[in-house]
Amino acid sequence: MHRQMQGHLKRGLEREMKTWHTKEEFKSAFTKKAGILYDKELHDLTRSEVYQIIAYMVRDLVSDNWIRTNKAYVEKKTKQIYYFSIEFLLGRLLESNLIGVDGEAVCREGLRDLGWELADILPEERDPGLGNGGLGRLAACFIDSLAALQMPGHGCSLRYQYGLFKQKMVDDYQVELPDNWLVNGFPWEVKRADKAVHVAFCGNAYMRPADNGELECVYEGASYVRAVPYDVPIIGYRNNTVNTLRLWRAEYSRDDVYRELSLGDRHQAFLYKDSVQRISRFLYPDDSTEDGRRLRLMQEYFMVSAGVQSIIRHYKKKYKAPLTAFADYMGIHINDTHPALVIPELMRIFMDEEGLSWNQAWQITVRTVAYTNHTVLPEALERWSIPMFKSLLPRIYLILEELNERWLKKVRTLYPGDEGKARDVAVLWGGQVHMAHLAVLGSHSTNGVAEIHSQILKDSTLHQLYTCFPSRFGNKTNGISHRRWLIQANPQLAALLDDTIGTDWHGSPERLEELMAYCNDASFLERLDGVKRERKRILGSYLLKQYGVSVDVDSIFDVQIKRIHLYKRQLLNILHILHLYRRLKDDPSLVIAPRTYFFGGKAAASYDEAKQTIRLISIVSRMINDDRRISKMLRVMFLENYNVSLGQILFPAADVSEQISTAGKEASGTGNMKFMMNGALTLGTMDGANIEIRRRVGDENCVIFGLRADAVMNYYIHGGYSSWEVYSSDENIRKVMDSLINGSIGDHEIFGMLYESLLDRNDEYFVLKDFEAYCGGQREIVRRYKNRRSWLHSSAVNIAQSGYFSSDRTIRQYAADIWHIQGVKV
Ligand code: KOT
Repeated sequence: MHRQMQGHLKRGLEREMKTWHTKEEFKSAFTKKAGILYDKELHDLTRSEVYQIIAYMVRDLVSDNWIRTNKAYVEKKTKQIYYFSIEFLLGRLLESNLIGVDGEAVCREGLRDLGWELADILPEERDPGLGNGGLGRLAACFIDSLAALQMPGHGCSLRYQYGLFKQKMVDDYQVELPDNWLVNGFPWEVKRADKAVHVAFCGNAYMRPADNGELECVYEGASYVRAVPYDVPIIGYRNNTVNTLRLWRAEYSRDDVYRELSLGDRHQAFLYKDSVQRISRFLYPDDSTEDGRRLRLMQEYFMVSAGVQSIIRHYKKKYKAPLTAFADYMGIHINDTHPALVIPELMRIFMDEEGLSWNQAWQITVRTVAYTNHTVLPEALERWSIPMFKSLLPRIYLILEELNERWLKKVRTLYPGDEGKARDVAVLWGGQVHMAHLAVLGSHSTNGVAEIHSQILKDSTLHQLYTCFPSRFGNKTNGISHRRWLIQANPQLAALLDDTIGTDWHGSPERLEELMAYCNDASFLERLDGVKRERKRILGSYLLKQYGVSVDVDSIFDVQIKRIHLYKRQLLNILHILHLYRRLKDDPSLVIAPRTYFFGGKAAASYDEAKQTIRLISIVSRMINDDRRISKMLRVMFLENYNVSLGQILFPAADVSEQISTAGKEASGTGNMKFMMNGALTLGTMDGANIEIRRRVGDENCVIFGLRADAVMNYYIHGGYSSWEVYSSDENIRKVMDSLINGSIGDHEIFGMLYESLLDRNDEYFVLKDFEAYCGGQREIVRRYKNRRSWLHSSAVNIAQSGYFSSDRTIRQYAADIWHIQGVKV
């Protein structure tokens, strides 16, 4: 179709969504913007400048809609949701935003006329890594879906100056380098200095009788930190909605410093400035472990207090309704417990600043807040030492004390003499603040992120609180944005799907199920084969270009990409690889189906076993890849610095999705869904959302192995199992384990710490126990892969069934069951 005509059509059909209708329009806007921003001739622009220009052009396109969206919400007095999360792992925004404004094709063509390839420009954007892994990426998918569904929902988080560290491999060790992602500025943000608020820390708080005979709080001697919001537009999918991600930055104003100065000396002013800046400097690099640092608590309260203050201010100014109706118009969702202090913060403002009674304030607070739990690992459940908490947040602590007192009084009346009950539901106990208990008590909804996980919360992790509030507990199985993880990451597959079932699945991903009719269609399967091969080639050339390594695109691509953690069992994977290697060494006539194992992931800097696991993978990969004979059948790649951008290349290229956590430990997993949507088969345990994937595709289209969660639980109750017994009775395991300490790996490397954790410390995550079953699963994968036709069938079934795992479905469920909000046309 003629471009011009397409332009007119777009204008007519999509109710004037603002975009560039033709490449001429794009080029003229580009030239104008280039003049304003850089004042140089086009051919002198650097790629980075070209990136900035296009980003600002996109912002120009959406700026009216951003204002209009907010206006629509306020004018219609719609209920708005604020999704508080200490992490938002956004990934690059230019391409997804171009797709959102339906400007990608025109931009690509216009740029080409001007002498640039869009594909060369996109990598100029620094990947905003404001998150560790699953929890942060989920938040990013959720705000993407909220905007796509035209729902009034926004994000609230911190503007870290440094995101998650950059991982560099040096001599097989992970080295952490700072991620100074803001060096060239962040064109998507708008600083809103006029909306700054102040957050109070330290000082003294106590209660005294007020004139009306009740108690009132006196809070004196606090230190104040200025919180400045930076807003990022969250652009809906071709629909005019533009929501907001508000990122708070800690700053000091001259007034703040003078006030501090008058309290002490210059040195104190310096200390004040430094402690302010530290608040939003670094993202904590821990995933599922908590190291209880005071600075982290400051970060959490800083985000919470700034966010809550701005929401209440907005409500009073724009909604002009009484505070008692607050929860009818404003909802706050907390992504795990890191933002759980929204509960006492709402209480503080309602009572101290708005003059409500405890009971009034409590009722509104509970109706406003909802909570999602993301882990059952005991070491990851947040707890704070009371002395530290009290000195940092004295007023908030008084509120928790009163809350705890009122609550335990009730519990002790209902369960007299049952101190076990009191302990299991208390907010303050044993010298600690229990954040998960606070979150359940102070909210109207608690949910887990996959069916099995929500059940475990009710049965064990939060069992006693569940018996107190059974109707508050529910499940919302996670999902992922099919826009980023299919339409954007795998345009070849998206085009094939469009050709086969039309494009309706873009807006209604559950309609991917229409693909079921083609799962036995030879010509479709052939094209699917072609797409997968193309994606494997793309990954291959990326690796060649970046690292100078080549891979065999005819081999099975078996991929495990996620944070490195003992419970995720990268060790199980690499021990099996060592086992394969030993068999090939022992029997030179043995021939196996060629495969390439890919690993990617970061270890928390302080997590020794995880770092040793990386080292093991790296050394084993060199040993195997350097073996001329064996590397024809077996190759291992550890890919440095796994992040969202690398994921967008890896998921589309995978044949096998490794989801092998100890059953009962992985709350949901979301990588499993990204693989599935791109046609990989799951090799996994009955854990997290794997169970729901299996239910949808059936055992013929995935490979499930290993201990079930109830069996694992049983072993724990009875003090674990004996890994020594397994070691002594299974020759394969013995040989592989021995190779860790007898110097046969690499240049006689010794992996004593890992050996000990599996044998002397009794293998907490059942690696050896599941080893044989995993080997069986790997054999089953190979058996199925050999029948190309039936493998492709399985791959197609996975894609067809993946629509359920779109975060659009998840968000619709949150909206209907928890938030009670609907879409708003803009
Ligand atoms: C980290 C620290 C404290 C509490 C929870 C975490 C956490 C949990 N970080 N990431 N997660 C993951 O969240 C994902 C999204 O729900 C899940 O799919 C995954 O199983 C969690 O491990």
